[in-house]
Amino acid sequence: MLSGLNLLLLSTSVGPLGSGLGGGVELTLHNIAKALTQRGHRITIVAPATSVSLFPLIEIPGDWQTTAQSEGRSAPIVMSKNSVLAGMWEHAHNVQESYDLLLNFAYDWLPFYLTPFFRRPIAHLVSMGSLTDAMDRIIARVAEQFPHTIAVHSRAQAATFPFADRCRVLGNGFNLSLYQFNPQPQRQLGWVGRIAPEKGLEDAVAAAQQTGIPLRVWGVLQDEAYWQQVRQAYLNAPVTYEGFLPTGELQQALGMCQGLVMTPRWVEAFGNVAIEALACGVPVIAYRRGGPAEIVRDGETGWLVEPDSVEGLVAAIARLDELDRRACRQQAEQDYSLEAMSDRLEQWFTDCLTLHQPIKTQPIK
Ligand code: HBI
Repeated sequence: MLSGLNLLLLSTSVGPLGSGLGGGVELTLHNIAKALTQRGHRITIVAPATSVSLFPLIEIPGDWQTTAQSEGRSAPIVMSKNSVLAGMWEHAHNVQESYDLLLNFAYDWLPFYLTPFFRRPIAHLVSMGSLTDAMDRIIARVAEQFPHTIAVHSRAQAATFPFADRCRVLGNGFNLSLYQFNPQPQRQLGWVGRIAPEKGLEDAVAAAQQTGIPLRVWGVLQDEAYWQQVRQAYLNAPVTYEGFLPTGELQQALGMCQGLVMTPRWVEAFGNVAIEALACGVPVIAYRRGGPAEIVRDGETGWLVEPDSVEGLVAAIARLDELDRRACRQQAEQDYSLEAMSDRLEQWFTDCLTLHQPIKTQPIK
């Protein structure tokens, strides 16, 4: 097995670590850093200035990238004159000899384009499904030239790409010691995520209005106008916005819920919050769409619902007490611990390192 690798982890570019703007990638990056540290590897993180991390951190100043999911499929590649992404990767190029392998978390064109020009191997953890033609094409090029270097979180996410068969499916891993099992919930439901249209919050609010069960919402209020629209559309819904909490506080509040409701409009790459809920003993009600549909054991640790069906959510909410909360915690421990993830990561890195014989670069078509 691998021993003490020096690894450089390059963060998402849409905001500093700790701001919540990076959504699931922030938690994923820190969980992976912790998993690999526990295995004796040495981690250094490169991230936008004002990031916060427990690990050695190199902060790069500059303008954040626009979130890819807010652009159209034919969106051109855009980087500002003072792009933080360009700064991060210029630094990476300068220091690459000090590391055995680089791990990219940014869903942006530049890291993929630069891959053939680096001497050190770059492993790319793609954090979302297919969103733009430019990203599909540049990731496909790397998948072609550097087999085994592209990883995703779920089969559903891989299936959104034309190069699905070249994607390694990693799931995810969590520090489960941070999550307390709560056997005794209160009469409330939870919804966790960036408050933005692709997350479909309005359906969970509609279900709360129909069932009368209080819905507590946690996450970064990314799209204020969208939130106001949802509030206006369901004036009588018993919904409270509880802000963006760090993991320790979030898991304590989440554990009090009878169930977590997941209503993705898009193919959610994975659904970190589903694992966080399960780890607290909270069953998950999710649309049968994307990563959550591969996580929830229907009828055992949650209920899978016809996508975009509020009636389906309401019916599933009525059946939450049929589920065993301890089975939820057990699933998190079986499939999504840091240990399990470390095994998958080390296998991935072994393949990247042993197969790092770049094929001659073809001109970009
Ligand atoms: N958009 N351009 C861009 N780059 C990212 O790294 C990025 C993003 N949108 C969302 C995002 N990362 C993360 O919140 C998700 O991958 C979880």
